[in-house]
This record gives sequence, C-alpha cells and structure tokens, in this order.
Amino acid sequence: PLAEVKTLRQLYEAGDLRAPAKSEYKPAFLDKVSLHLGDITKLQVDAIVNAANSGLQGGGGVDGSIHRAAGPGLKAELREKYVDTAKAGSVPCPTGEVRISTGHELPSKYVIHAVGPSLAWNLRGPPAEDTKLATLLRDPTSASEGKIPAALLASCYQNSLEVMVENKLKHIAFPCISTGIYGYPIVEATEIALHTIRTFLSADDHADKVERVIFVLFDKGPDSERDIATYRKLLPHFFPQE
Ligand code: AR6
Repeated sequence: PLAEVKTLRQLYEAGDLRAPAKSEYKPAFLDKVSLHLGDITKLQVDAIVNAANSGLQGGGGVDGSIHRAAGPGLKAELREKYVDTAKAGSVPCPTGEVRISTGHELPSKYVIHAVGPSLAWNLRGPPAEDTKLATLLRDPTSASEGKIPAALLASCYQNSLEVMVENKLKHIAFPCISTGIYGYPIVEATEIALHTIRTFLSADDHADKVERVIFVLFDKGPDSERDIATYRKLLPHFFPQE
C-alpha cells in the first residue's frame, strides 16, 4: 500500500509537481516525502497523526473519522493512559503536544494525537479583514494559552516526528493540522508544516531514521481544492526538484 503513495520524485517525473524558478533550499529528501490525496484512516503506515483536541476523547473532522475507523478501543486506551492519569487542573494533552496510541482497527499501527492551536474561537467565522487575522497570528495574548499559534503548530509537527523516531517508526502521515475546525489559514499552516519537516530531516541522522513523511490532503473536504493548490505550490519551494 505504501508503494501506491507517490513520492515527490515520482510526482515531479509525472509532471504533477512543478519546481519553482528559484528556491533557497537544495534538492533533498525527494524519496522520503509524499503528497497523497485521500482519507488518512485508510493508510497502512507505521503512524498516522490525528488533529485532536486536548481532551483526547474524539471530536469532529479527522479526529472523528479516526475514532470511528479505529473503534472504541482507541478511546479506552487514551482514557486509561492519558485522561485518567492527567493531574488535577491539567489536560490530557496541552496544545502543541502529542500523545501516542496504538491503531486498534485502523490499518496503521500507531496514532500520534497532536493538538493544534485553535483560532476559531477567536475569529468566530472568517476574519473581517486580513489585518485582523495577521494580528491574531502574532499576538501571544490573543490565542491559545498565551502562546504564539505558529510556534504551537510547529511543535505539533516537531513533536510528532520526535515521537516517531523515539518509537522507531519508519513512516508517518500528517493531515493539515488546525486548518479545519480550528481555523488556521492554510498557506501559513502549510509553510509551518513544510519548514518544520524539512528542518527535522536535515538534522543529524534523522533522514536515516525516517523512511517516509506523507502529507495527506482530504479529497472530500470543503476546502480540498484550496489545500491541494497550496501544497502543489509550496512543496516544490521547500523540496525542489534536482
Ligand atoms: N483524512 C485526511 N484528512 C482529513 C480527514 C480524513 N479522513 N477528515 C478531515 N481531514 P480538522 P483541526 C482534514 O477540522 O482544524 C475536531 O473536532 C480536513 O479537511 O479535522 O485541527 C478535534 O476534536 C482538514 O484539512 O482538524 C478538534 O476539536 C484537516 O483534516 C478540532 O476538530 C484538519 O481539519 C481540531 O481541528
């Protein structure tokens, strides 16, 4: 099944991705990174990442789909490991952090539950002007727990990759964390995702430990066209063709 998920090299060769005229990045990792359109719950990989909430007991969006596909054992495992053990006054998984579970009835072996920052509660619908959103993204007091949303989103990707390597897992598939119900703007979120992964793979011996990082874009989402266009445009910037 992983053989069916095309690498960036294959996408370039098929003409599905086009390199930009110029990029400050050197070509690298083209066999380790994939862009895949579809449902993350169908992927048979070592780990899929869930865009969870800090309660870790399920929700809407990709979280709901993962819990449905995994069956009730997932919720029970999360409750036992992280909800029941959470100290009084703390949450099972604070924003920016991740928790790992097994995959239960999913084809993937593990699920890494990542809690992205939410801008939705602050925006209450689309921003009136771009400047309002720009302020929100940079103002540490305006969003999640007094921390800058971009840093929290980067932490989701960074922590997921670290947990992956710690557990000796070889592949990981990410959804577009925070860009659905949590309202993070897609271009900024994609830049954070791609930058964090490119930097992680570039460090020390990380590239040897990671076989594949898959960006999964939901083909049936309301914003799937927009998401696909964004990844097609930005991926070649961070991972240019040789
Ligand atoms: N496979 C891949 N991607 C998917 C799938 C799927 N089956 N379903 C949705 N997506 P969201 P968030 C995409 O809203 O913004 C939940 O209630 C979707 O198109 O799932 O981080 C949680 O419990 C979008 O691109 O996550 C939290 O409370 C991306 O997944 C909250 O939502 C993320 O959208 C988290 O919100």
